[in-house]
Amino acid sequence: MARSIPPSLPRLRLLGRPGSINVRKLLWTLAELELDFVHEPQWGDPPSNLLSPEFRALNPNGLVPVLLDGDAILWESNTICRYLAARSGRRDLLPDDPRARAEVERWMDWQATDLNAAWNHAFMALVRRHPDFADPAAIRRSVDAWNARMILLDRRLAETGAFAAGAGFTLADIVLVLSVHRWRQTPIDRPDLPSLAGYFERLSARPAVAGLMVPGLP
Ligand SMILES: N[C@@H](CCC(=O)N[C@@H](CS)C(=O)NCC(=O)O)C(=O)O
Repeated sequence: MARSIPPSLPRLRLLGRPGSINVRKLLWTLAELELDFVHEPQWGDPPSNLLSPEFRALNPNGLVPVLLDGDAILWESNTICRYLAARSGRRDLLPDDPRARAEVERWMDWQATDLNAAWNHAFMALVRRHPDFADPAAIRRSVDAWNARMILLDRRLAETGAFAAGAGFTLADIVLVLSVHRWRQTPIDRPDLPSLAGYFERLSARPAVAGLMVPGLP
């Protein structure tokens, strides 16, 4: 449920189609923070509007999401998650303590680098059906790498018995659970990973993620 924010704060604008996993990270974060915002879902749908000078002036990469906060222009989804949590003073989602914070940021960076790199080829081939990603050997390597990363995350969750960064829900879980949803929605052979499955079921029940992890929206 969107709540009003104090009138002294400028209204947030989120640009990006909700089919984008990176846009959904922000929709989830904004809902956890109960922040009022305007969503402009037309950006990236069609993709050609990301090439427009108007959009490129906001993000020279031509990618969504973009967040506008007054005269601040932000891009890079995980950075924006951190910005929003810090802006709301939510130290439970992003701790101040350097060691606890590094634990959260480690998993966020891992998602954006190692994990994304592992799934990219398989996802582009098997879900997006992109002709540039049709090599069966490369798809197999990508699936194996993706599953290996999910096994690693499953072991981590077995260790903590709760969340990625430890005992409490943090920003790391937002970016990871959406990635787990993508893994579950992609037509590949997957190992049985009980800790990961339990984690996914628990976090899918959070009200803030309602409608963001549905079949057909990997
Ligand atoms: N590292 C960037 C990646 C952003 C990104 O790759 N966005 C994709 C959607 S998930 C995009 O805009 N693709 C072009 C398009 O949708 O047309 C981030 O995390 O924000």
